[in-house]
Amino acid sequence: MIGRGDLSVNTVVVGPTSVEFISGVSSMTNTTDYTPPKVWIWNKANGGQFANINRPISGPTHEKALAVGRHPLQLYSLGTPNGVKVTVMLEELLALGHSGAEYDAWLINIREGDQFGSGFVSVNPNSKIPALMDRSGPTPIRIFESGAILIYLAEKFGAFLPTDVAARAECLSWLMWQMGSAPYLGGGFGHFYAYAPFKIEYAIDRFAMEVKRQLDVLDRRLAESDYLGGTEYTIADIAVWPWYGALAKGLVYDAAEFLQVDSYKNVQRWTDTVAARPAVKRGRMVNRTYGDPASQLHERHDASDFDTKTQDKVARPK
Ligand SMILES: N[C@@H](CCC(=O)N[C@@H](CS)C(=O)NCC(=O)O)C(=O)O
Repeated sequence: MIGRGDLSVNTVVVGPTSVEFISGVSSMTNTTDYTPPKVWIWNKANGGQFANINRPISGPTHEKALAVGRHPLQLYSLGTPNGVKVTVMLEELLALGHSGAEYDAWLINIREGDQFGSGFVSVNPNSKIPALMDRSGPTPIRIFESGAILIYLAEKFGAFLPTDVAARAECLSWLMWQMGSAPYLGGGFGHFYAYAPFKIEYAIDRFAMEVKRQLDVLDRRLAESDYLGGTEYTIADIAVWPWYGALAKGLVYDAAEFLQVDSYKNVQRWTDTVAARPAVKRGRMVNRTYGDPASQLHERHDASDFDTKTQDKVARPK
């Protein structure tokens, strides 16, 4: 058993026998007899959740045009943390009175491979939600990567991104922190703790340590200011909350006890403050396909949809 905090991140544990060779720290029993071949080969049946949508190549797998609604902004997304960032931002802009932020939110079912349709790939060549088309001008503009979408919308509407140079730098720093950090939480910790076909102590230890370090980074920042960027609520909070707020409330990966998330008191306080905003409550419902049917608005084409089109109200086909 390796003491947590001792293991060098550069240590590679492979080979057929138990491992004693770990940069100067205690040894652990190897959990795999896998030796990488000279050339990696795509094994489609590698198991684990999402194995059916993972591919080592990009580009479309099939022809499928995207639907286009009546609003200036067309969002193609799903209610995952990355998707929620954008729907919260759009609802916040609408709450401020920016009618130009009216949007149609279309559902992209990533488990069914919708992200590999030709229309979606033309909006995001990286085949991941969220993707946005701004059709308000003479030439449609595509924006992909949730951080880029938040900056685009903040600049377009002059909101949630401070204009003061120092405050703007702080806001963008935390936004980029989120974009760089969340893959360790989702693709690293979440994958190995919750989704991998078997538990690997080395991987779970490595990523649990990193996620706890990230929570501590946030907790210390939120001990010194109300919001991540400073005194104002900004796109930095909008980006971080769907990931680390959800983690802090035990809503992702069922890891609240394992990571002792209650101990991050400032993260808890900030999470509750952000969650209480009406626009956040609406934004997290859009494109959501799990949980209480009353919290799921699969597609959003009008503000009234929140009252009339949630899954508990949509008539089920007989
Ligand atoms: N860095 C991207 C990450 C987007 C992302 O990973 N999206 C996931 C859902 S949260 C996705 O679409 N996965 C589909 C796939 O990997 O095929 C962003 O922030 O927009």
